[in-house]
Amino acid sequence: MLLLIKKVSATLLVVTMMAATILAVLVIHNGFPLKYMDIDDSGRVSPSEMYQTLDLGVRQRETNGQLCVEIFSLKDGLPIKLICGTG
Ligand SMILES: [Ca+2]
Repeated sequence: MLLLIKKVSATLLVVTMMAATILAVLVIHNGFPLKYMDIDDSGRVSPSEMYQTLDLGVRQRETNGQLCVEIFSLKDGLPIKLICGTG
């Protein structure tokens, strides 16, 4: 029984590492800037946020005379988040 648990754990670890690697390759290939990936402003970038950015783009937008960065949905172009004053 212990051997089975060890085999299942090892398999889960390998599958998790493969999934993380695939996600990392997709995110890097997508080119979404890392500094804007913290969509919910939690202070860290979660794997789900990395995955979410595969469907997002970044564009500059002027708002109230200030140059801002707008994160938008690639599907329909609708804005997701506006970041101003980051320089
Ligand atoms: Ca976050």
